[in-house]
Amino acid sequence: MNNINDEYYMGLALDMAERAQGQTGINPVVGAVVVKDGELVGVGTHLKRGTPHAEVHALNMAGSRAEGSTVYVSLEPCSHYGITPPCSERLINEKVARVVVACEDPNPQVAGRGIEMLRNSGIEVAVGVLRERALQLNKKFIKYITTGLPYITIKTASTLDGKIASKSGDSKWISNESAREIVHSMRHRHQGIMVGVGTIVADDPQLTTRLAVPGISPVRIVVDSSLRIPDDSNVLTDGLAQTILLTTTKANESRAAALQERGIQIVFCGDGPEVDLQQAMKKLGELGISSILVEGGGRMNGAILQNALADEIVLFLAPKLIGGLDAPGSFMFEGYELMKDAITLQNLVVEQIGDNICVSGKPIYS
Ligand code: AOF
Ligand code: ZN
Repeated sequence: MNNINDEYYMGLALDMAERAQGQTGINPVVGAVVVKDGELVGVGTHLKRGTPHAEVHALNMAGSRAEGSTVYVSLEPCSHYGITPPCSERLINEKVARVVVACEDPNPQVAGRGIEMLRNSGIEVAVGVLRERALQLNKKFIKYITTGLPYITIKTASTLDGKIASKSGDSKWISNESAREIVHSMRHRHQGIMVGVGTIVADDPQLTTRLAVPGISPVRIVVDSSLRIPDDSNVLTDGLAQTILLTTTKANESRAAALQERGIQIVFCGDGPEVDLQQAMKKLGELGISSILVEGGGRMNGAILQNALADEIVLFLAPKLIGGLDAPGSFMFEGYELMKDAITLQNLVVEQIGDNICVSGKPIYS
């Protein structure tokens, strides 16, 4: 049984925020709870960019009971006029007595000013209740708002000997059904999904989110330096989600024009023979894509790693050994001479999913 304390109510705010992951675009997920005289009188979640913030929903529900209440918010209330007016001002106008915040808002337009505004008007503010959970929940927003770059997750499914296909190219299926379902939930929580054109040629995937209940499909991003994507591939024809092709200025101009004519967005990243991935991430960030799930083949994953671009790696491991001297591995790149130079995973989480193992962590590049 949970004790009724600050963590108890903040936990509810975080639970609500957690469920809105994937639908707020470049905005954070935020939950707010209003408690007056020991009673829950208002709850709210930020649902979509351009719509009211969490505090506004919760305060609207509380009505006149907001006066003298304690408000729990999973992110520092904003202090700026964005698409919506500042929440701190609203909290002050409602004459709330106390505000409990899980973590500061790293948005340079806020960054402590919300807390300062509240304190300056005599409201008691406590900061840091369930901070780690709040930071973890908004890791994508935090990266994007502070760097302009998307948060990048690499997901792979391999055999225990690290292969993502057999020597003949067979890969259906490596991971079990539950693991594959988790991947669709991951797609729902990312704004973009990225693969190399080789994956399109080999598998013609849809790259949509398919769950037992409807989910949100990410923007499909295909790295294709020579625009060799087949005209009839699913991502170009099914209309189930937007598709962006990343290529270089070396790509055939008339081919690019023909694709653009069909409504396919092409982003030119560098003038070398290969797509400049650093530039690609910057441009995708500018297009408002704040998180990307990389579901590439071994070479795509390897290139992302080699460019030190991944923020998180999620490996699904199946209890199989397939061998194959030329069978592709999860991460195919030049590699390092010495073990001391290896990329290591920090904040490791290991989970068992039936007979599969999920290992995830944050890569540290030496
Ligand atoms: C809050 N509560 O529920 C959210 C906040 O463009 P706007 O007006 O929606 O402002 C977006 C910024 O506001 C966003 O970058 C982040 O700093 C903050 N989000 N703040 O007090 C909320 N979603
Ligand atoms: Zn706000």
